[in-house]
Amino acid sequence: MLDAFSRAVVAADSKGAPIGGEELNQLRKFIAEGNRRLDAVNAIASNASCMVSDAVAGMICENQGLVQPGGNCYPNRRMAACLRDAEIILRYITYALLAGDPSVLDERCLNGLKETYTALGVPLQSAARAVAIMKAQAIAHIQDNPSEKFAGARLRKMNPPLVEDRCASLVAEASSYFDRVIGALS
Ligand SMILES: CCC1=C(C)/C(=C/C2=NC(=C\c3[nH]c(/C=C4\NC(=O)[C@H](C)[C@H]4CC)c(C)c3CCC(=O)O)/C(CCC(=O)O)=C2C)NC1=O
Repeated sequence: MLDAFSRAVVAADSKGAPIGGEELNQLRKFIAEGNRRLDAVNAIASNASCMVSDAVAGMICENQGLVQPGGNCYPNRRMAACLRDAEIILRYITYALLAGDPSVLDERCLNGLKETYTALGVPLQSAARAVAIMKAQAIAHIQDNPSEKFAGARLRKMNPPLVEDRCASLVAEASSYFDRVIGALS
């Protein structure tokens, strides 16, 4: 498992080189924007259970066969497994965002997941859809811009100090981790 710092060390060591100016510049940026990163992690982690239940409900709304006999969220035991999996995936994405590196997600969550799902008959497209919904939620939460239309009475704003670009680079980085999960399932 790597993070932004250990990744720089591994990259430099594989070249037998000292840590160079460009690597240091990237790490300087990582540190300078550290509080934003922590806010982004918190924006996801502290909304996780709402995000998970909403994403799985949305996935089922679009494909109601999932909760009927023969569907992979039927009976309750499978529904519970599905909610648990969505929560696991989201949790590992927050770890990757905290570390600034996807290896923890790859090694501890995605490694073998597609094979497990295929063996158990978990529909990969539906799982990817739930992850895509969580991606949209995560972007809105990092930007602190949740949709009033979709959230209704559950609307929750975190009110971090807003930066001009609404954390565009962290939004892009978090998006890439969700895309990584979707890619691993397709
Ligand atoms: C640490 C990382 C980790 C992951 C990622 C993990 C996933 C994981 N999900 C599983 C099952 C499952 N996963 C699902 C998930 C779904 N079904 C659907 O229709 C939806 C598309 C989807 C939810 C979004 C279901 C229903 C099962 C149970 C399948 C069965 O037993 O028939 C199983 C089989 C064992 C079990 O049921 O507990 C594993 C290992 N376990 C881990 O330890």
